[in-house]
Amino acid sequence: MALYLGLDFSTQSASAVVVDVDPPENGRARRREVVCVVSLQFDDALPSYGTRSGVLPSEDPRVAHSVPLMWVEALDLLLARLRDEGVDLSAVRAIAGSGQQHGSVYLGASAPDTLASLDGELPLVEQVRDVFTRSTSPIWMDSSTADECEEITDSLGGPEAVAELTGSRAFERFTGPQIRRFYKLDPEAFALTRTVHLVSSFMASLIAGGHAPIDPGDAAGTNLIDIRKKAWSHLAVAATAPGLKPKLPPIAPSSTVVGRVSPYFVARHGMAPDARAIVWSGDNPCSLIGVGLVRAGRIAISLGTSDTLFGFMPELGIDPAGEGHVFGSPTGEYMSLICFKNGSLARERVRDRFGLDWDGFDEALRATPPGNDGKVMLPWFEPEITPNVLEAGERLYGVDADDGPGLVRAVVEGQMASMVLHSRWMGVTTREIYATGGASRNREILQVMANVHGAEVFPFRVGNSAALGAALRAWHADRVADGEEVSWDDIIAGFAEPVREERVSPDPDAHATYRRFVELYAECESAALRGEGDPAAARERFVRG
Ligand code: XUL
Repeated sequence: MALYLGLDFSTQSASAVVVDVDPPENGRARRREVVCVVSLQFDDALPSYGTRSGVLPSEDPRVAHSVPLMWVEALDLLLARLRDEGVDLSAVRAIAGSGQQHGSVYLGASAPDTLASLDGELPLVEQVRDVFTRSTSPIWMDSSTADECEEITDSLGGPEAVAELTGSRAFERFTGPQIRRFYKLDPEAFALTRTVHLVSSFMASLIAGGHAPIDPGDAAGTNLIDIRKKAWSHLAVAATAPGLKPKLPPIAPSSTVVGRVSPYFVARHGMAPDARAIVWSGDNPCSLIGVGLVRAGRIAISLGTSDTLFGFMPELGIDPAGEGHVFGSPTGEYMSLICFKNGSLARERVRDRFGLDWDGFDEALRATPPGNDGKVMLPWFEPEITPNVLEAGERLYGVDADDGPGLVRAVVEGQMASMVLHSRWMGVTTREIYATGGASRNREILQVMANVHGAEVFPFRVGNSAALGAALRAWHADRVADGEEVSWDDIIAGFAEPVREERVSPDPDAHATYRRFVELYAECESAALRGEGDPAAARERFVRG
């Protein structure tokens, strides 16, 4: 047995995937098996932190913070659950992980000593309480830093210059603008901060028992790196906050071994003392591996708390419209990504408003026609990232607020149309889409995806591609550390392959309707962004065909 553990700390939940890759012996092929998947929802498992969907309630809809201590406590719980499921943690050779991107964790001077001397007799959460200089973490859903984005953009010479340098224009949720806001709001706490971690590198530091580096995939979500050099950009760092450079952990390739796991995990969870702690990455770079996108030509859509559309990018290419991002791929190249904040949260809002379960949601999709008779929703329940909309509130055109089935279709069609519209810069002809994330289990949603994109949609057996990708990264890094020549094609084979027989094919008539619908959606969107009302004439044209 050779186990590799991938952990995923996402917005609403923490998950673990364990793979077994027993090496070949006596002519037997290498075993490639996912042996365990466990998951816990923060709100249910750790209610004392008071989060809703993993986020602290806030009066200001633009502010979204979570609690790093909650993630610490969740780590112990998750490992205990794996043991309860019968996983022999002493057989785990290496651990890697995935964190929700952009979120930041602020640690003071005591952190290195505390992390290096954790006592296996006591829960982790009791021992690290005092290491924080900020008790909450701004996360990717936060959009409160418009001023800071502007300040950073001005000092770097404009949005195009920021995108050329860092891979993305300045985005409210990106870590640099968030750090600048903290520095402005609480300069004393900022001065006391010795290390600013991302969620990924913070969790990796717990596992390794000392400060862990950040990988280029997650570092690219900060507006602080030189995307070509995959190193901190002195210019961007200086434009963000004085004295920031020494507070940033080093950037290291995704396959870096940070060290052995901290003795804490040996004593408390029975891990092997020589198990390797691998650098963590962001959830999207990990998902790229978890859906096997190690070559160009296909895209994946992850239907999670956020919906993301991403692809492997062999050569750097920057979105001229400034909506998309370029992150590092764990393979060493790049990935392109667009993020829509109103993913599951929007689908769940509509589902809950009409008291439906997912079967009822499916039923409503089956009962309504493609194109929804020209009913359109811009699903901006929360401030949206793509396109940039800071004023929350869904916009409805030609659909009544009590039309349950109409709204169910409108939310899903709106999401898919927006993806088509805003992914044009990637220049990929989408014939096949790999679908992952919780909502990819819902076949009617996948049918709308296939019809709107005009592409075959392939689901995966393991829905949590981020945790699976992390486990595969752990295996890859372990083999590299042992001096093996290892290809990514070999790592993903048999694991990150879609279930071909469950593919969802596009319906040509529906796709023809959706080609026109995407243009209608575009008209509604641009009217809303210009502050104008219902483009009723365009909707009538659409209905007339
Ligand atoms: C990506 C993004 C989200 C988070 C949370 O840029 O903001 O997808 O990574 O999943």
